[in-house]
Amino acid sequence: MITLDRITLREIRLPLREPFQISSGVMTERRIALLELHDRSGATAWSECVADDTPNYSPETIDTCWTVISRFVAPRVLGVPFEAPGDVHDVLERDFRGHGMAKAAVEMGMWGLESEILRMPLARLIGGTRTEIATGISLGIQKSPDALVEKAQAALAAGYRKVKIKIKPGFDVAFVRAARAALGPDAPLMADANNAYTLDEADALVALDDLDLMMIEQPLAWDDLVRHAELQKRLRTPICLDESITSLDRARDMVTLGSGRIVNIKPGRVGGFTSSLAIHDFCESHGIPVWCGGMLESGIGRAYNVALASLSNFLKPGDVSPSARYWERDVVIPEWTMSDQGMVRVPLDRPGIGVTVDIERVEALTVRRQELR
Ligand code: OSB
Ligand code: MG
Repeated sequence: MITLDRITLREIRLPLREPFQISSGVMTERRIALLELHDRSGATAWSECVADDTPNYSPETIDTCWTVISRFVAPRVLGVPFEAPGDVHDVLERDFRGHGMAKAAVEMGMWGLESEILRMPLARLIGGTRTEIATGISLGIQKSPDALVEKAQAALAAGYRKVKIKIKPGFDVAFVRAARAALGPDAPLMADANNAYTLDEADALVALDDLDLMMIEQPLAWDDLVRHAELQKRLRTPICLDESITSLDRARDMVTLGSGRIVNIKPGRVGGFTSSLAIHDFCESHGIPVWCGGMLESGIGRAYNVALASLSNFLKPGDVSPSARYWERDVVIPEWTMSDQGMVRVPLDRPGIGVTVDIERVEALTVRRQELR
């Protein structure tokens, strides 16, 4: 039984080691909302909201999430006894449209809290079976094909098992072709367009089809399924959907329409773990491989992604790079690391989310704070 009596909401600012450019914008510093959930029993757990400063990935931002969590999400869970964290999702969906990132921050925290209360590793609590997670790197848009080749080579040398290349019109075929030529026919490469194309501009995507990519992620609009289905008919390369999959129903629609053949699950995008588990199970039963995406999370959000990616149908390497890829110093101890085989270990040797929050560092980075009771 979980009964929250308080949520501490904070915003931290965490500078990225290098700017990260996707088709719709550049990130240089993350503004991250962190939550600390306090159970009546005295147990606590941290969670993270994946929304960023601007609405260029989804309609949500850290500021909308702050408002929505404090005004609408927290009041639905504070003081309410929950038999299990799996019961939270429905409570947050009833007559409450959208705002999946705001909901996920609290919903996932409830799973974290349950794992603390039961003194069980989070991955175990959700039925994860892997002891380590194959890791990919997501490379932002680079200045030139040569610059991309250099980064991609370094990533494979470091052990990464997948290299994801961000693309947009004008920064696509020549870049991916250069990477393919330099890294060889067997290198595990994929591209992610973050909605940068329309069907009218599909020529570049059709040209990518000859480059043997593992998948092309979300080429068309962020909320589209119908046009992706048309595009998938023209491509041999599997389409992977990210932005468009906001719930189990959208995953079902993807399969019904043939909009894609792979799903990137980001728990923070789909409303949390209950929804992620449902999408995972649905995809598994329909032969759709999934993998865990990332939103440049701090070590706290990363803990949830690692736990989720330990489930059986996470069949492709996830965007779960080690802390040092993103930050000079993370907010957790120990930091997340990757072996030279490109694997991140699932922390099965300790209860809860598997890392300790570096409170002093969080305090030093905090720019606003609110207690919700
Ligand atoms: O589309 O997967 C994406 C980061 C911010 C917004 C969208 C995306 C990404 C990434 C980063 O690709 C992956 C990571 O966290 O390493
Ligand atoms: Mg993506």
